[in-house]
Amino acid sequence: MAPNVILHPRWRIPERLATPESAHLNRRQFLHGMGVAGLGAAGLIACSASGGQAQTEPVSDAASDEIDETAGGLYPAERSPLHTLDRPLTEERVAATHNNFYEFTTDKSRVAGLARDFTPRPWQVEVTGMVDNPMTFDIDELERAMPLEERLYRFRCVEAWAMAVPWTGFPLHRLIAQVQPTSQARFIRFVTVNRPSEMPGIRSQSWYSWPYYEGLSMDEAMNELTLVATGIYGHRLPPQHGAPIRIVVPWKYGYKSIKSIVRIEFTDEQPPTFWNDLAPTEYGFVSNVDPTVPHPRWSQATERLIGSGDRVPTLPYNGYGEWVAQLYT
Ligand SMILES: Nc1nc2c(c(=O)[nH]1)N[C@H]1C(S)=C(S)[C@@H](COP(=O)(O)O)O[C@H]1N2
Ligand SMILES: [Mo]
Repeated sequence: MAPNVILHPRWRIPERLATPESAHLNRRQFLHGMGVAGLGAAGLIACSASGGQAQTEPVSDAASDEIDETAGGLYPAERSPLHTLDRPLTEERVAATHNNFYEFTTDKSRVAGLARDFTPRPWQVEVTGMVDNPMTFDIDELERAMPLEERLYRFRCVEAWAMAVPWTGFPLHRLIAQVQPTSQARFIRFVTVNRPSEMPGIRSQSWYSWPYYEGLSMDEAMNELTLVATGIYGHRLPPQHGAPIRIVVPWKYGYKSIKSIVRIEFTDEQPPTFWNDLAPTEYGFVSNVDPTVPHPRWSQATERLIGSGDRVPTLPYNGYGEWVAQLYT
């Protein structure tokens, strides 16, 4: 029996967002190659009775997704043994009430409250640009199709605070493999949703160039550590952490880890980024965590752990040099 991912029916997706059939075909081949184990809970896999045709019945409706905290058994995902910490995990309550998400407010303690009614579903992510297989993913479909795992990562904001949290997600290279970048693609650009009706910070701070945008080189994007996160603390991402889908780049300053993304674009030129455009002398494109390079207004030699308030030395590449230092030599 060949496993087939159950796709959301076309009528849920505006026609212009529907994935081309060629992409579905390619996607089935790719997923088939991953085998049943990579596809997660058995209940989400349809056994084909018709010689490998895709099944398109819905397995659940939006309402039941909302009630089901585990999203049909996807969360909590198995914890990866490869990603261990040198410090205690930040308490969930602390991480969930200390957020940078300027689309809501610049006040870290108020993001969670202002983001509470943000609607992360339905949601599509368009993957486009210099790729052979441009695709649009429905978030529920992507979450079920990818091999979700939990990773404990240190996370370091450029403002010199840090946390350590359990993300749930999959390596970005998994998604990149599906769209097949052309040989010209050298960078990836990410764009956050632009939804002023639900994001009061967009309405009140018109001087920022919304929507938020970020970028990585192709090598950085392909690195095993670069995570597409759909969850945190064993459940789906809440709005303040970037629901329903964000990037996490643990060896770079936090602003590179762009939230609530709707578009991923492959290009041959280094893309502009939100903070670099605003203050190029303070925030570079690469922005690797580096204790020896101070911000113009403060030292980066140490960091404050949110929750405990402990001050600890900042590590080069945020402690991930073994994984990524070779990218920069
Ligand atoms: N779209 C968007 N993404 C964003 C930000 C933002 O303001 N908007 N802030 C960044 C910064 S500066 C940090 S430190 C992290 C904070 O992530 P957290 O709130 O989940 O801890 O998100 C990053 N991603
Ligand atoms: Mo940050």
